[in-house]
This record gives sequence, C-alpha cells and structure tokens, in this order.
Amino acid sequence: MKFHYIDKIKSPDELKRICRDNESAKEAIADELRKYIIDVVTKNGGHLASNLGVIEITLALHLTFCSPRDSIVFDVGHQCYAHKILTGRFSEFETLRKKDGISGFPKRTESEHDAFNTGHSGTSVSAALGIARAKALCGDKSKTVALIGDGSMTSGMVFEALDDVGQSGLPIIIVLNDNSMAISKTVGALGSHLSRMRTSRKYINFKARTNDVLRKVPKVGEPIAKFLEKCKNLVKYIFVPNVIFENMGLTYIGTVDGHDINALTRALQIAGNSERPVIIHAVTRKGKGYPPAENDAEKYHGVSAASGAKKSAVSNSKVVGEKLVQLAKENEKIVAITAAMPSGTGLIPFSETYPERFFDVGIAEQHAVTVAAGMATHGILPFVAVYSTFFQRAYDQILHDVCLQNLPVVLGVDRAGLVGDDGETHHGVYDIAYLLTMPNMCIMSPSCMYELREMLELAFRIKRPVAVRYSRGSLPEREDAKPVVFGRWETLRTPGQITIIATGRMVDICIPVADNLGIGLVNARFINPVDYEAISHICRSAKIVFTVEDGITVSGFGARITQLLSDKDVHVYNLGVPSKPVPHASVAQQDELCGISGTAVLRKIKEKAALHGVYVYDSESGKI
Ligand SMILES: Cc1ncc(C[n+]2csc(CCOP(=O)(O)OP(=O)(O)O)c2C)c(N)n1
Repeated sequence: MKFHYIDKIKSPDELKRICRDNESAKEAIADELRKYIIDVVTKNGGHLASNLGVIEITLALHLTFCSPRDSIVFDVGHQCYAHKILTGRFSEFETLRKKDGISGFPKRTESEHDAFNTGHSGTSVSAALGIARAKALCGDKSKTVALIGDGSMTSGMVFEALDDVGQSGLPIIIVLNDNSMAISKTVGALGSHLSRMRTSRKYINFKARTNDVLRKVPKVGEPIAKFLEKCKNLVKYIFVPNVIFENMGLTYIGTVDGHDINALTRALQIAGNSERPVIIHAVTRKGKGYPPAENDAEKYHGVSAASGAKKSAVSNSKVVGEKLVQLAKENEKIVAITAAMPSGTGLIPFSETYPERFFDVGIAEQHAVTVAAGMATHGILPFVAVYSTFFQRAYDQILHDVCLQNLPVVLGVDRAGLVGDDGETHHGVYDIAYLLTMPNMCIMSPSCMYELREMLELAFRIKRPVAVRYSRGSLPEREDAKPVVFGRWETLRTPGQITIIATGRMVDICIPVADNLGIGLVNARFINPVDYEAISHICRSAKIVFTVEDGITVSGFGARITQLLSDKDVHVYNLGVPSKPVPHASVAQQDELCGISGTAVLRKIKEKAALHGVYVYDSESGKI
C-alpha cells in the first residue's frame, strides 16, 4: 500500500510536526490509518470495528499530549492499533498478531509508548490512577489518560476506580469512548444513562444558544438571561439526568463528537489544564469509515485472518448453545447468564428462545457468578457462560458464593486452554489450577463433541457446582466414545508400561501418539473427581505415566496426579503449559512452544522411555 504520511511518522513528535505545518493533514492521516488497519486486519485477523472507531481520538490524544512522558492507558487494549502505528510501529504493524510479530494489545515490552498491558476489560481507570499517584509521589507533573469504552464502563472495577479517583482529586483524564456497543449492544442501567446524557447534552447546548438569543432582546432579555445563568446548575440537574460523574467528583466534558479531531483536541486541552479529574464523553461510531463494520459492528468486532469475517465452522460454543436450548426445553429451571458475550459464548439461540430466562449482566463476571449463586438458592439452575480467562475475575465468587454453599451452578468455561493470536492475556490455562482448589467443584473436560453434549446434560443432573471446560474452536466428533459416567475416565488404548493420561483437547492430539508408539492412553474426562479405579488400573502395569493438559502444569491436573502417585513406583511427567506468559501465535505454534503438540509429546515420551530403559516401537520410523 502507498501512503503519503503514515509511513513517515516514526513518533508522535513527527505527527505533531506534520499537522502543525499542514492543517488538512489530520484528516488525511485518519484516512490512511483506516485504510492500513482494514488492510492488515483483513489479512491477519484482529479487532476491526473498535479500532476504526477510535482513530480520531487516538490522533487527538497524540496531538495534545506527549507520549511516553504523558501516559495513555487503553482499556481492554483491543483498540490500540492506530496508537501502535503512530508510535514508531508502522512497518511492524504488518506482523500484527503473528508469531514474533507485534501484539494486538498494548505491551510495555514492545514500546515505551504502551503505558500499561491490558487485555481484560475495566482495568484502565485503576491503572491510570495508580500511575497518576506514583507521579504525584515523585513530583512528576506529566499527564495520565485512560481511554475506555462504554461497554467496559460497566465493569465493577471501574466503579471502584471512579470512587477512588473522586476521593483522590488527582488530575487524571478519562476519555469515555461511547459507541453504545460493547461487543454486542451495551446493556444495563449505565448504558441507558449514557444514552440519556447524549440526548440531554444537546438540550444544554440548545439552552446556551437560547441565552444568546435572549440577550439580544431589548430590556427584558438580559435580566432573563442572567437569571438563567444563575440557575445554570439548577437547570442542569433538573433537565439532565443525574450526572453521575460530576457527583463522583469528576469534571464532565461532553458530549464531544468523537470523530472531530479539532473538537477532541480542544476538550483534551481543557482537561489537560485542569487540576482535577476530568471525564470527556466522546461519542463515536464503531466501525467508522468501513460500511460493513458500521452496519454490523458486532460481526466486525473481531475478525479472523484472511476471510475478513468470523469463521462459520461449528464451534464448541455453538454446540453448547444448542444443547442448552434443548435442556432448557426439558427443564424450565435452567437459565443462562452471560457477561456481555452472548454471541461469543453461543447463547444467542437461547436468548431468542427463552428471553425471560436469559440474562446479560454486562462486563461483570464476578457479578454474573454471584447472581447465579443467588438464583440457585431458590431452585433455579443457572448456566454461566464465560471465557476461561475472564472467569479468573470471579475466583472468590466461585469459591465463596458457589462452592462453599455447594450450589448447583454450572460454569460454561469457554475458550479453555491456549487461544492463539490474542496472546497471553486471553489464554484459558489457569482454570484447572484454580478450580482444583475449590471444595465441591466438579470439573469436566470433554475431548469430543459427544462428551461435550453429554457432560452438559450430566452437569444439570448432579446438582452441585460444576465447571465444563471446552476449548476454542471445535472438538472432534468421535464415533467410538463410550457413555459418560460421573467420575469415570475412558480407556482409549490399554494401559501398559507407558501410559498417557490426557484431558480435553489433548486427547485427540495424543491418540496418534499412543498408536504410533503402541502405548496406553486414558481420557481423563473428569479432572475432579478423579477416577481412582482407573488410576490404580494404570499403576498395575505402568513404569512411566505422562499427563497431558492444555493448562499450566504448576498446580494443574498433572500435578494432582503426581501427588496421587507419590507413593507408587512410577515415574510421572506432566506435559502442559509452562507457568510463564505464552505470546501470541497460532494455537498449533503455541502447542509446539509448550511441548504439547503431537510431535512434542512423541519426542518427550521417546526421550523419557530411553532414560528409564523402557522400549517403545515407533511405527512411523520402524525403530525401537
Ligand atoms: C473482563 C473481560 N470480559 C470480557 C472481555 C471481552 N471483551 C473484549 S472487548 C469487549 C467489549 C468492550 O466494549 P467497549 O469497552 O465499549 O469497547 P469497544 O469495543 O466498543 O470500543 C468485551 C466484552 C474482556 N476483554 N475482558
């Protein structure tokens, strides 16, 4: 692609210089950024609509402030592409989300302009306040800005942060990017409040114009205008729905057209000169400048590589959603809860079939779990569908509100395991480790679609806390799968001197390995409770046991098996995700990196077999 400006911008200073010399350059740069982002995201996959919506805000931020001295914190961070391009990463942007390429989220290790690593919603205001507090302690007068969407504003942590911002009085600047969308439409009372503010603000502007007109009326006009001026605050509080931010101690500026660079720059300058916390309410259009994304911002929130649109293969989430509709038909107590991700978690069919039994609570995973617990105390059977990585937020709620009370809440732990190009903030590799610490928690781990469906059914029957963890994408259909029985594993290849115990997605990877080497393979369908009978059967012949999981090995499933076999004369090796961040790449590349791809598992087994003097026959190479 050919550009006139953006390929030459190596830093925000360069951007400022170009725009100082040429007033019309700003709009041209915005256009070029849009074209470049659409081009790369269509090829590599990534977040499209959100990034197109914040191009003018990003330009205004860099034209007004001096990054990296002034800190810009991106909430979620999925909308940082224009920022990356403008801060010296123009060429690298081609490698977006590719192995060894640049990340789709802010990374402090990638650039000094990335003030704080993000990926999960609702952290920016707390992080910005932390940065501002540190600066205040060090006498540093530079500015701190948080850019946050209206969807992320619904996160509980943001309310905690605003409470603290208000009491701190520190001059942080919050830019609220209000496009009235999270991934889907923003839900909740705050969303409605913002939408009322959008319309009421027009009223205030109208009021100001009325004053101007009145002043021009001879004799009576001036006194009436003055009276209205005095009543300004009164008028505001009568006609504007309660301005929540001002009541919390922040100065509110809004609404501002979020695609008008000059208006944004003016608002940011005013905010930058303030000694107090300020919130700028910018109204934007998600997907701006790309009609398909403007018209269907949900579909274009995240797009897959090459096709430019989401894949249509039958995903685990879709299968879960369909099964849930069927189960809900048979049992009217079943309800479904999502934390702002009805489409990603496959719950759209449920929401359409049973709207009165479907609850989207906003980006509020902690709340989703406790609300489910409350419902469960009154005979309801809630299904809470959340991505594994976001359930991390609800550790205490799962433990304190669900497990200690042994309540029948079913957690649909979606995107469990490695997730690929979103990278380290999005992997679902911790859930086994943290769920294993919880009393009463049953953890099911399907290896194929049949098990996934059966486990969901079982989960509602056993009336206790249950987590069904399923990977991103699609599990295989396995024709020979045996019926699922609570707490029982499935023997796939007869245990011998060497046996693999694999779970979830790893089972399919291990089948060819076991066949190739002629060794045992057991499908650990239940991570808790474990199948003691199967373990003792394995131990009768085993010299070496390999556990394989797509979760962290520290405190994971394998660690549990190692503990259980500690008094047995058997060598146990845990294969899984190491306890360090796994960078963005494809899932296959990440499997390889973590040593859980088919070839890596095979390599490891041969190496350990040789070490312990156990002979294996490699049917592929024909060698012992
Ligand atoms: C804790 C958490 N839950 C869910 C998500 C998934 N997620 C990513 S972006 C997004 C919507 C964010 O909406 P908003 O902040 O309004 O930003 P926009 O995309 O509209 O610019 C959600 C729910 C997340 N990143 N973090």
